[in-house]
Amino acid sequence: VIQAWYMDDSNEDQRLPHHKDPKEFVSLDKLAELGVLSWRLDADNYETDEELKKIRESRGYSYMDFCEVCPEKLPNYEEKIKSFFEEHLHTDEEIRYIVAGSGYFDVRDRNEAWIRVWLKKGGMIVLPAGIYHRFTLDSDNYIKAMRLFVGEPVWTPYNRPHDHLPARNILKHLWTRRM
Ligand code: KMT
Ligand code: NI
Repeated sequence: VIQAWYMDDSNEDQRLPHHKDPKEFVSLDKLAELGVLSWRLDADNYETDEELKKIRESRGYSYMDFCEVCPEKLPNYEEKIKSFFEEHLHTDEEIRYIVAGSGYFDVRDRNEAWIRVWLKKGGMIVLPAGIYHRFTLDSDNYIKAMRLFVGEPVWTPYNRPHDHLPARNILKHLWTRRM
């Protein structure tokens, strides 16, 4: 449901896995040290799931909607696909829970290397405020994700470079203290 690995540096199709040779996987514990949290949940029962409820309550995720990425459901599909894959950060957490399909959330580690996080149905991820990241569909070309947020959502992406934002400095400070 959730797997992560370091990416190669080829410019081939973004929807391919882009493993290094040999493959270099990253554990969920390592991701957590970057502030990238993840859970495996029961996506068939998200409406009644107590575990999801607990996460939402403990982290204050009051807002919820769904984002379905396919040409029929997403207005300006091609444009959005491009902007999702531009390296950017947010001043708040990016929280996604995959209820159908799959996709890649790429995050930059402390040394600027790309880690590709593959999420499938049942995978939930929190990207910390200030982390540089991007998103792409995989070769199955479909994802439906629950989007969560603390209070009124702000989806603004700040494309790289945006290193002067407080969110960026706070994250870097947390990294020096090991999260
Ligand atoms: C984002 O912010 O990159 C997205 O919402 C991508 C679609 S959610 C799987
Ligand atoms: Ni984002």
